[in-house]
Amino acid sequence: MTATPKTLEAFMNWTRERNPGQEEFHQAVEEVAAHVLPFIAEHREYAEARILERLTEPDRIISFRVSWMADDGTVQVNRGWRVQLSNAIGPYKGGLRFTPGVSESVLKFLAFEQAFKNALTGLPLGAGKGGADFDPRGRSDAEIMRFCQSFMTELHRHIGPEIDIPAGDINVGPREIGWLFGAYKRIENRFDGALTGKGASFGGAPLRPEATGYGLIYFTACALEAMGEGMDGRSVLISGAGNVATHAADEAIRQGGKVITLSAHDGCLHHAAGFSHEQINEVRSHKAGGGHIKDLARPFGAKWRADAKPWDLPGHIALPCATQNEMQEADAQALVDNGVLLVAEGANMPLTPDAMGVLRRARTAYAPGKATNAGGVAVSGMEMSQNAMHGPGDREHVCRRLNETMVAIHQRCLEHGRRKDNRIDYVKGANIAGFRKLADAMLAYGVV
Ligand code: 2IT
Repeated sequence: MTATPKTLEAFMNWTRERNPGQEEFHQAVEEVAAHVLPFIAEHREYAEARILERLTEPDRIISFRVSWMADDGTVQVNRGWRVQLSNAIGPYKGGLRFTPGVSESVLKFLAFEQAFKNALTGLPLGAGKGGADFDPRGRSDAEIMRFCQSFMTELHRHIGPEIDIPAGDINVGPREIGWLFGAYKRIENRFDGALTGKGASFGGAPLRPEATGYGLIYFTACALEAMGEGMDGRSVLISGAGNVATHAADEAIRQGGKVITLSAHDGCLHHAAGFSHEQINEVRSHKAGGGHIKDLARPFGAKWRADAKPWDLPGHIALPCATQNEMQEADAQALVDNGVLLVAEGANMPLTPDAMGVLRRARTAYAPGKATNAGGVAVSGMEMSQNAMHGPGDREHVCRRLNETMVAIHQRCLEHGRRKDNRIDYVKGANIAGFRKLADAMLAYGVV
């Protein structure tokens, strides 16, 4: 091959051959390539420099053993990774997740998505992702702390404020970032901004925990406005009950929405009257204490729907905030049948390609995670600036910039995503805007 092929089939054959068995990665690449290939075909310089092929080959992947001792004295062995995908527009940046489902394929898909997301924020942030196949469920605090410390005994040599700046993701919250940063600081004997999502007392940016969920709702407000709609009085279906889901719920309620669901992997909490801020706070503290959200059905006057998802319930706005591929074809069909106005992603790649197809055919407004959930990494970028300046954080400043960032991302989606019938193709808009920024930097560097 001498230049990027024009057809999706040829490009995906090449990708699949090079990355056998990595289905999540194929899925993320295919979604981007479908929009970017026609754009590349109109710009020979991108095709000849083979920018898209270079973006699908990470700069490097670090894989390492994490040994640690459980409370019962048994020795445990896990695998950790850091995928450093691209530092074309800034140091590698992206979260760490600890779940048994983590694999090289999952982390490559997440790092690839992160490249486009970070480009869309307008900040100088490259792309990375990492984590481990470690399941913290049922583990004591002491075990999770020892795991974090062992994980960092390897990771520390690969990160730094100008190199690679990890943050949290699934099962890696402020508590784990504290343990990871404590280990980093001790091993390196330096205090710097090598991690974001830190606690407020040691360099964390104000609003970082809330940023992804709040940002999702700021973007949702822009998308609704573009349709001549608004959040006020609308029913909102949210999946998940973690950091993104609960903060999205809070902001949706603040904007007048009625949030009627949250969910876990084994069912859905349905609160027809709508959750209050106090109840969302209780969800957070109940989970932090190791509890399950189903225990809250009775005290809230809500219903626990075992093994169900939120998507078959009538709602105007659907916000999948749990994990990849959580919304499938039948789920999307149920939403469409119930007249959903907008689907906006809080999680990374929560819709399967078939679910996206249902929304496309029904002409339902749909906004992808790389645009809608970028508020988290954007505030991480602000934390990096705050740390580099050795200054304190300013809550009002961060809050205003988060809102401005989400409005700007929505605008960037419009530049390449407006259709002839005036509806907006957010997936196309986000993919092309992100690609252009990365591609122009890569062209400037020559062949490296
Ligand atoms: O998916 C994501 O954007 C994140 N987990 C946040 C990454 C970050 O570096 O704040």
